[in-house]
Formats: sequence, C-alpha cells, structure tokens
Amino acid sequence: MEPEVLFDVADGIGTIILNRPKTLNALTMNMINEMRMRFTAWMEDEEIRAVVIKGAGDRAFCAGGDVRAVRQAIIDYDGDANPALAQDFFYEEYILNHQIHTSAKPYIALIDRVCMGGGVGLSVHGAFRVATERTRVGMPETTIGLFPDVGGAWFLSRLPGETGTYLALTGAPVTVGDCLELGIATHVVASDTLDDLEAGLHAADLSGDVHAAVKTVLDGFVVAAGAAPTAVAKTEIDQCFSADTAEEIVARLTAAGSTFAAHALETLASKSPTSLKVTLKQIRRGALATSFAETMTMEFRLSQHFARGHDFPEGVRAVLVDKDHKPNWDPARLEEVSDAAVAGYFEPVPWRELTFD
Ligand code: QUE
Repeated sequence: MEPEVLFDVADGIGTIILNRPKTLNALTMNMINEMRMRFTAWMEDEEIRAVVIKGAGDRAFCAGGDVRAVRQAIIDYDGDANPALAQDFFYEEYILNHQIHTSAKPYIALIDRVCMGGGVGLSVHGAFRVATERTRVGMPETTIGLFPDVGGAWFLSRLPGETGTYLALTGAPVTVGDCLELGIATHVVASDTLDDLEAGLHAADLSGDVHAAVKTVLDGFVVAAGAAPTAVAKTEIDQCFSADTAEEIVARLTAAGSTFAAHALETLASKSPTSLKVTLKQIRRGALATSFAETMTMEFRLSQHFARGHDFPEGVRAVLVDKDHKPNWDPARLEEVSDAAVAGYFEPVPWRELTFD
C-alpha cells in the first residue's frame, strides 16, 4: 500500500509530501501521527536545517481533515465522553499546528492549488508560505457545521481589519492576490517554477543563517500576484464584520445593499447558525489571546463540543457523504441560538484538556 505521507531527507532539508491525491490529500489520523513524530525528530536532528511541505498529485495541497472518518466514529459511539477518534484527531492535529507555529527551523509550505481547513493549519503557521497562480485558500468549516479551527482563532483574527472575520464566517476561498495582500502567503511564485525553487533550496548553503538563506532563494522566484478582491473590499468588510453579533453583521450587510454584501448574505444564509455564532466569538477571543497555545486550548474545547452537537455530523453528511448540500441545521435560525448555548461551547470538557508547557 502507498504511504499516506512521504518523508524525504536530502541536503539538510526534510521534505513532507502529503500523499493521498485521490482525496485531495485530506489528513487522516495516521498522517497526523506520522507527521507529529517525524517533526519532533527533525527538530532535534542537527542535520535538518529546514522543513518543506507539499502535496502530491495535481489537484491539491490539502483539502482539510478526514472529517468523514470523524463523523463515522461519532455515529458509531454511544459512550459518555467523545469517541477516541473525535478526541485524538483534533488533539493531535492541534499539537502539530503548534509545532509548526513554534518551529525554530524554517518551515516552508509550497501551497499550490487547493488548501482548505486542515491544510491551512499545515501551512499558514510556518515562517514561509509560498503560493502560486493556482492557489485557493479557505476556511470553509461553517459549511459543515464546524468552526475554523487549526489555529483559525489566532491567524484569522490577525489578518487586516475584519477580513479574517469575513473569511471565517463565510468560508469564502481566496486567490493568490488576496493571499499575498492579506499576509496568508509570504511569497508568490509561478507553479511551473516550483521544482526549480525546491532545487534552489537544495543547492543553497544552509550552514549559516538558514532563515536568511531560505528567504534569498524564495525571493529569487517571486512574480506578480494579481488582483486582491477581498483586500479591495476591506472597507466594506470592516464596516459590516466589526459588529458584535452575527445578527448585527447580517443587518449591516442587508443595509449595505452592494453586490458584495448581497453575495456575503447569501453565503451566510447557507451556513450553520450555531457555527456562525460560535465562530464569531472564537475570532473575537482569538484577537485578545496573548499566545497561540491559549487559542489551541480554546479550539480543542470547541472541537469536543462540536463533536457532540448536531450540526457537525449533519454538515459532513450533507456536503461530503450524501452530497445533497442540504444540511438540516438545528437550530435552523440565528435567533434560535442562545448566548448561553454559545457560551457552553467554550467550557472545558471533563475527559480531556489540551495544554502546552
Ligand atoms: C467544508 C469543509 C471541508 C470540506 C468541504 C467543506 C473540510 C474537509 C473536506 C474534505 C475534502 C475532501 C476530502 C475529505 C474532506 O471538505 O473540512 O476527506 O477527501 O476536510 O465545504 O470544512
């Protein structure tokens, strides 16, 4: 059987290749475990000077987590806590995100084509994020009744103005121009130069200041990024998405009356009302957090409550299993999701806590 993730070491560079091209390199528990172990070993290995991550195949960097498997575990389970997979998947994935965020060695994500959800968590927290003209980045979790996790509270709340709140709630994917303009990407290169770029990294002298050496190589491949429609809409996004409640965001978009606002409204209307309200609070709390670790502790709690809720398995059913794209959200309307219900999602769960020392 073909390994789900490949590791290669050469010229002081450890390379991770996500290798499930038929499923858009969606992350399995096995892939997360293997990457966690390898990453730990590489951080302690003096021969490894930098880490590169990329996706196999010609369709995706990584489309997200294997949430179908998590949903199935939830359906099959009848215990008091959460099924092992719904605990371990998020727990181990978030530790991996934290490892990437805190990596002392340059971490270089080659984000070609689709990069969604869990794929964003494997790329955006690294020091170098290389996008191409084919890149599509998004946090679409509110579409499946979940929330923009994998460090979304941290990085989305730190994007310019309210653009991260907009991306979090609508799940809207962005193209390469926005990736650069919003700071999701550090470099934009042509996809047909990626092999040369990797060869450049392998040929570089990484024995001195390795961050500077990597930056010099990447800088040499930079091309123009093109239009940034989300960044262009920032003033309107800031006006509408700075509201304190999801209802008020909807009211401001309704009052705005623009094509952009109408499209955003239509998008929000299809999302889980619970996801929207919890996500807004998650992003606001993320903005106030003083450490990445603190936001991951919060997100793990959220993941556990979503695993016990109605909308996450239902959203996965509608989008990824039955593919009818007609989720039956419960509650079905924003007004029916109480402040108390939202607050409950942020409470610790008795069976496990994710903390970092
Ligand atoms: C929203 C999401 C996800 C999604 C689609 C959405 C998501 C996710 C996947 C996905 C895609 C391909 C796969 C797979 C999962 O799709 O998080 O296993 O092969 O992982 O609209 O949040």
